Amino acid sequence: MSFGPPLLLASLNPAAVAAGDDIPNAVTIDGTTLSRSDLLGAATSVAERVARAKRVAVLAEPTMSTVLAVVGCLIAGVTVVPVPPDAGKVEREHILTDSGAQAWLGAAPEGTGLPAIPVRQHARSWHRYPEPPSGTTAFILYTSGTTGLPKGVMLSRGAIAAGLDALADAWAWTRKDVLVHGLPLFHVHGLILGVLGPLRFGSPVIHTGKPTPRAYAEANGTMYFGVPTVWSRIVEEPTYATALSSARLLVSGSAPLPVPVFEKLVELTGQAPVERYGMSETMITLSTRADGERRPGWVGTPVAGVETRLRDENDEPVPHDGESIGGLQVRGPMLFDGYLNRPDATDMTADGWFRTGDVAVIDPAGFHRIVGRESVDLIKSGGYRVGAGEIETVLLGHPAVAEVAVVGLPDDDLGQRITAFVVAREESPDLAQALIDHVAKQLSVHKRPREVRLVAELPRNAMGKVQKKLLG
Ligand code: MLC
Ligand code: AMP
Repeated sequence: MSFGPPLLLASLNPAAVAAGDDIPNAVTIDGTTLSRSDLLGAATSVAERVARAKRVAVLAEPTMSTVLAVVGCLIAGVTVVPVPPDAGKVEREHILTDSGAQAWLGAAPEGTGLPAIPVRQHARSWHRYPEPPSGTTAFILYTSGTTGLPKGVMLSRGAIAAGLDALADAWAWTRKDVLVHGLPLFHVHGLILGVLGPLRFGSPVIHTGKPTPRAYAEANGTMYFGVPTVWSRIVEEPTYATALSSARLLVSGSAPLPVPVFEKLVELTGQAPVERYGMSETMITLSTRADGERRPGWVGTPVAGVETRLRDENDEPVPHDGESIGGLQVRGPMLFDGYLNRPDATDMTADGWFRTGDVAVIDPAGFHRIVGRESVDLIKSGGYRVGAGEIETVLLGHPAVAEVAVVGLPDDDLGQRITAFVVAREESPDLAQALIDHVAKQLSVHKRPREVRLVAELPRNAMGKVQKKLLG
């Protein structure tokens, strides 16, 4: 049977659904399960309501309404701007203004100036939409840089399809899998890999709300996604960790997986996790393979269609000898189309490679180890990318703050702990908590410093620049 041109959400193929080939548990989230046919009917009804818009904002709570909003937009060819549900005023306004979103689709936060288009879970439509061109921007994902407010990463349908297919190849991901995760739905990991992957390949997905060890253990999946913080919490609970022994693949990514956590997972589950590396701008470019070596501390080889190289500070090639460290550059069909409104900020080389900002080592067999980031001003905390500059700007807007420097200090649970060193104009016993709450309210809860240290002065060099490497 021919289903026409390849569809981004291949498993939601209307012809297959009409032929009666259903998947009863296509998506489970927030206590609700929809079959493939119900999902298609409800999402097509969303598509009908939104089809005339160009770009809409979706408050990316982990709910079926979010899934239907995203799928409805993809059916209609409307660009989705996922907004973190814990975003505060400054961050949310920035995302809405910068993206030019015309409306909220589904839930809308209080006090918003934009109209809201409802998502009706029980509505159904069987209208058929043509597949939008593969160059259409599917998502604008906001992600932090070292300075300023987050930038909008434009990801096309074609990039997403290529990125997902490369993972299906690396992980032998098929409709026989049941994917389990509880990651946020406003980033590549939870939304694109974790929701669109299953809808492309027809593997049921169970979203656990939060990625807790217990929820993972009880979900009974074949494939699990987690950021390293999730895996380190799981190995702290051996009973739950052991329950994952029957899974086919435990996948870690978004931040470095500590070697002791890798080893503990092997001990408790009998299997080594698959590690993969990616970015909002590139999707996943490196991974260990379901059928290949899994080496603690290493993120594997380029996935299908990807090439990598290392460059030194003078842009000269660095050998792939397993020891020499260089700036990692990547190219491949899953790369983004630039930052919205910021063509100047896209860090591409003249010959078309993307500078990741990560430093890495490549061994002669093509295995990659991520050594760290070039800038101390990009922090990864709990798998979230957070810019020191955006937090510093918000803290400087607080009347009690004279000077501030934000760094990511090593943290066993979060990888890096966002820590603000503050020279205060006036000190009070509750100042530290007030500053943490200030960031949580203005930017987002997950960007709040976990620690504020009040200091008399910041270490500066002769030019007056703060020496962040001396803070800690
Ligand atoms: C605490 N809370 C506050 C607060 N202090 N709320 C407001 N103001 C304050 N001052 C409350 C919140 O309400 C919330 O409650 C809870 O604290 C959140 O706690 P947390 O400590 O911030 O988070 P935690 O639950 O510990 O989360 C850890 C985590 C999370 C691992 C679950 O960091 C996570 O989901 N990370 C995933 C990030 C991710 O997906 N990254 C992928 C990027 S894509 P409540 O009740 O609401 O919980 C990418 C590409 C690639 O990187 O390679 O994948
Ligand atoms: P984000 O834009 O949130 O996707 O963050 C991308 C960054 O996360 C990369 O530039 C890396 O610094 C980091 N990252 C993602 N996956 C890994 C990994 N497996 N190991 C180390 N760092 C990673």
